[in-house]
Amino acid sequence: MNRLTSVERLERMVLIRQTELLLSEMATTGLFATPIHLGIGQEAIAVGISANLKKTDAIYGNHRSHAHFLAAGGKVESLFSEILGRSTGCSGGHGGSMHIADPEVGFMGSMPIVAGTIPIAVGAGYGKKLNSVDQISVIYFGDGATEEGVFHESLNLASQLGIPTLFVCENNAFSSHLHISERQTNSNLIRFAIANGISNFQVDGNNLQQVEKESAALIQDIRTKRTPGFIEAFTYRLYGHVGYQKDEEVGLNRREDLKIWESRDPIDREFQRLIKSEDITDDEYKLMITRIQASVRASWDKACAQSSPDKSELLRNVFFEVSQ
Ligand SMILES: Cc1ncc(C[n+]2csc(CCOP(=O)(O)OP(=O)(O)O)c2C)c(N)n1
Ligand SMILES: [Mg+2]
Repeated sequence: MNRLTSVERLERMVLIRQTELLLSEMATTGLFATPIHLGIGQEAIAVGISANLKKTDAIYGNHRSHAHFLAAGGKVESLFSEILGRSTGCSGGHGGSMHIADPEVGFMGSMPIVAGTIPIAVGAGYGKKLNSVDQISVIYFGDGATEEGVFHESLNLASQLGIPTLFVCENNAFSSHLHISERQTNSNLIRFAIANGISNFQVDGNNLQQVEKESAALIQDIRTKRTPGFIEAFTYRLYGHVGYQKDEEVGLNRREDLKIWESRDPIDREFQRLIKSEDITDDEYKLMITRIQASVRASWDKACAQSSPDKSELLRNVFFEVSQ
């Protein structure tokens, strides 16, 4: 179990935020070619869930997975190296921002195909069940993924076969630039879990305490009862769908929404809670931010100094190699 203290969990959220802020700063430099989907504002979900996971659990992400990866314990430098296309990247520099993985920390993979990792996570969960191991499979996906057929097939199969999978729906109300009210007649996404007889609950995804505390019991049930569970976490991405801007400039009326959601910033909220409980002081928090900013920048510089994979490596991992 990833037993971080409250302050360390705040620190993990700050690390994720600073990592993504640095990426947004570097996005216009031409130093990397991969598109980046920032999850700024959504950090509490992955940190809260990871607090209840074991290193042996299998975590799967999507196209917006920097937070999922770092919350699981993935290293900033290996993420940066991957984004920069360096051979020291977590996927050998072959994948970029949307193909990150580090089995050492239980983060088994992510991909840009919306909902593409959901059946893979269910399959991994089934494997764990068949082998009777005390491990579960976790899949993070967005509200947009619930509009893919494979999402529904996966829920059905997980329910029917009793597969220990935690479905975490990060409902940020947008699929690219389309608001959920323009895509679905009902924006309540746990209805799909209910339809499949899967235990579920909704949570304020910008409240670390709530995510962590409420997911603990569900995760324990998934482990012991070997059945699936579903969490719908309401949140909002403070940056645009892709890239470094806020998406106010693409014709979307986000200004008012942004004001509301910026006031619900999950990091500020957790900091305010810890200051009240006297677990941290203002000065300690400022120092924490400065220290993390410096370490993130040092990781960036180290990643930049690494070399790219050799051309002879281009087809590695593209074709499955069958040994004769
Ligand atoms: C199968 C498929 N359809 C469409 C896309 C284009 N696309 C990339 S991300 C995205 C939005 C997904 O929204 P959501 O699942 O809510 O995740 P969020 O971006 O909000 O985190 C879309 C439509 C894709 N990558 N794959
Ligand atoms: Mg979304």
